[in-house]
Amino acid sequence: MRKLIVMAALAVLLAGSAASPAAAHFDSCVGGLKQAAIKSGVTRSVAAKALDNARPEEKVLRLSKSQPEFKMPIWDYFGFLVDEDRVKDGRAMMRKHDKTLRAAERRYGVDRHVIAAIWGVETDYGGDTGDIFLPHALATLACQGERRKSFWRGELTAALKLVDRGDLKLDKLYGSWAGAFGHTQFIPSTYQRLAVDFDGDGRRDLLNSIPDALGSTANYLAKAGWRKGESWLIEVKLPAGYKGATGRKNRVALSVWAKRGLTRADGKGLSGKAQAGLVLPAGARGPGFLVFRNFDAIYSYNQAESYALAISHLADRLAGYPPLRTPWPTDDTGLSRAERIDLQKLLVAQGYYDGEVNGKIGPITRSAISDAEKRFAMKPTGRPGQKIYRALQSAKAD
Ligand SMILES: [Ca+2]
Repeated sequence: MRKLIVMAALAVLLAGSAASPAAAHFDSCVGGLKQAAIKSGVTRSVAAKALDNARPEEKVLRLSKSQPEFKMPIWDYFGFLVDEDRVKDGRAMMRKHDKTLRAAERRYGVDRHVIAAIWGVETDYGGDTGDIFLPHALATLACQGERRKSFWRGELTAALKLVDRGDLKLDKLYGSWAGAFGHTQFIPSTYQRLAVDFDGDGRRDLLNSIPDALGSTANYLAKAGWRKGESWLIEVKLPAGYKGATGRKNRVALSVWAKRGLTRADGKGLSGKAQAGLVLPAGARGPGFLVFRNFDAIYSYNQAESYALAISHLADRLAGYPPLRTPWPTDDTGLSRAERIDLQKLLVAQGYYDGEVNGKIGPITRSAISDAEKRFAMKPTGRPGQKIYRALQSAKAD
């Protein structure tokens, strides 16, 4: 018996030590990353401090397997990205940083509401810049990710070079799982190319300097082809039964869209030569948008149409325009961040969930939602929508 216990303990030790094949593979891969970084010019001591003792980050591997933009219904995505809190907070932050935003708008020709909207969506105006040590996150993706390992290797070297040239301090280099960091979530190679020292202190610090972050974001959009003074999006109304052209790259003049029977969402006419494409993220029964060349500049920030639509609409809201006029074609729209937190509280109170109450809907919350849906004789989807939210609210009231 004693021998068995010793052997079991030994097995646990081995599994947890560098002697296990997976750990040995990771260590040798990280060793290779370190040598490659040094070879491409990173100081030996920086590479060592960044990578010695690196361990695979489980959270990074888990999150790298799901890309929310591509799976979520668009109304869920809008529900929490363009909620009333983000509009209210954004307007307050725009007042607070008015001088910086206007200076960035002047220098780069990019509308300040769009700069602020990116800041708001990426990190909630600097409130949530990520808490994963970047060199370890990037090493995990480079050594154990499923895709694009050489891309992550390059990002790791780029990150360390930013430390080397004095832009950033290694011990402050925290970001999100996919290597984006700072107020507006640049990845290291983009940072290297496009970050600017907008506050003039000699360093490009997008983690600690709001002017550097906002100036750099404006510079990014300018380099992505932003055209000064032009629009990015207008919400439109389609004629009944519209079956014509769509697609953001299918651009024709607004006057042509007018001939096809489209109007602005408020019913006013469209006119002029400005070129726009029609995007219908939820089909012809949902909100429609004409999007301009500047929309493509926003799109390039995250390569997803839903993302660019959310940024564009938030920018409009920050500029004082109303919410979408056309409702989403669903009877079960998404939740705001405040409602997501409230939903988790209700799930806790009614015994479905005992995880963190932070508004982030991960697999544990989803499974709790599914359990609650079953209890209310709803189809189990795990989706945080208004229906299950209301069902839980009325159960509480009983
Ligand atoms: Ca600076």
